[in-house]
Amino acid sequence: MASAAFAVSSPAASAVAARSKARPAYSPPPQLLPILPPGLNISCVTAWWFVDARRCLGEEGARGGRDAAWGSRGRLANYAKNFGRVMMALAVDVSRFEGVPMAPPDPILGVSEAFKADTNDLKLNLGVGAYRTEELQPYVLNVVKKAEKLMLERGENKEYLPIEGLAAFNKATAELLFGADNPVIKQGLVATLQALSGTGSLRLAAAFIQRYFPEAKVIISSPTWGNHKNIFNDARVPWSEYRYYDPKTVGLDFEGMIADIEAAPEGSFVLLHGCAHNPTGIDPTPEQWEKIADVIQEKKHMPFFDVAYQGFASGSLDEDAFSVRLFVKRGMEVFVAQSYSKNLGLYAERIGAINVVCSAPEVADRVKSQLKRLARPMYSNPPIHGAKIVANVVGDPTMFGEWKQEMEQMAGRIKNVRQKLYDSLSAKDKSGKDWSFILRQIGMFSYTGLNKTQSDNMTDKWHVYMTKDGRISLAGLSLAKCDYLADAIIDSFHNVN
Ligand code: PLA
Repeated sequence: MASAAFAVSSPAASAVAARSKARPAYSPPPQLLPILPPGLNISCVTAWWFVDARRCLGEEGARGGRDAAWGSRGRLANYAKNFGRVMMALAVDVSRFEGVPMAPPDPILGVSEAFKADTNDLKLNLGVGAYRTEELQPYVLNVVKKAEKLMLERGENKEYLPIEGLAAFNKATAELLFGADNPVIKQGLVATLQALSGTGSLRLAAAFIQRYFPEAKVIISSPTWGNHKNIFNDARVPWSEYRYYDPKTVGLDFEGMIADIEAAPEGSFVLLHGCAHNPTGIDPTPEQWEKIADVIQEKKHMPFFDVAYQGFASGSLDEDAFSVRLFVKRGMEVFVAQSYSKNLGLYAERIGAINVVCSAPEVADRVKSQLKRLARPMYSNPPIHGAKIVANVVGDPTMFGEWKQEMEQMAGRIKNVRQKLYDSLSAKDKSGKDWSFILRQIGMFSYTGLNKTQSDNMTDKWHVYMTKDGRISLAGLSLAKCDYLADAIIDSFHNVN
């Protein structure tokens, strides 16, 4: 009941007391307040309060104080003020939220919070997938700064966007994903909605599945990005996993994946990572993608791509869109969630899109209308700033070229640290362990194979912050830190079980 005690000693309370010096305000005996049990019924407190106040006023009356007489206006006003304050404090303290437990920290974003709290100079944040420079500083792309300068010069307004987002963005984003010449765009088969980055796009699609395919389930890779399960859970969409990662080969369990997709109930949604699978960094080969598409088509499943790293995996926007375009080329209906957090470094702008490729323009119109209907009560309409940046960069041939160059540089820096980490591990580890799987993985991450206890050792002993599934973000690593990281990995791998 600390806040009830606060109510009688707060600055507001002292101000009231100062104002009524001649007539000291009534205060409840503070020693009683801390002993009131939590969850105490408010009416009990009220009853106690009246009895206590009456006793107090009665005593003062007996001493002959004029103001203290029962019924005196000033005395009652003071009493009412105090009563209100304490009731407010009690309303906060005897909480309606007793049944709300503390949530655990987020397995990915919580790592950054723990990193911030660490004061050791050696600390390294390899948790969240956020690109850093060689100096381990956040990076704003030059082309983004250029686009923002232009926007400022043009003096653009802050009016609401339509529910579906900025038209120029929606056009640019679909063209980037499918290719500007793709017949699905020319024929108006794509329903595109600007949404709140990759996460918001996935969430909107999940709400759509829940509403229009209530019988369907989503199958997701094991393992997958940690938030996928949260998204489908919160949208009340049932999901199960298909095999993906094989710890024995530290590669793709292709047979397992195909068998599980085949075994899923007909018409399931198959969630696929368009490129740079998170967390494993292992992607199917083009031939394997063909086979995956075969099974999905045979079983009348719905492919649902999460494309969070287009251009960031290989350095080429087209190469990284290969898988999505392959499915679209087969004439399949497809869901694709897109994000500009990584490839344009627009993490905090929350800019992305949900695209649904449909079999006819009229179908696309209906799907889009329902996506808008879902978005309106969720967040009404999306933010404008990131959408304008993307539209300006993609829509201007010079800036578009500059973006591709910067993206190649970012992807190149990650490849360099990947190579250097492998070199350091191979040179330092005398056990003969083969670390070449690191070179076979692509994208921002390396899936090290370290278990939870070993990952804990990385953090507790070496101040290397990473997710507990053994994933490290190479985008947060510098060449200068590779030797240190290799020492930490070797120690954790060989000396901790
Ligand atoms: N899909 C995948 C596969 C992702 O890895 C991420 C981000 C997203 C979608 C969503 O990103 P967005 O909402 O910012 O567009 N994954 C990060 C960050 C980079 C995170 O967990 O939110 C990660 O560290 O895994």
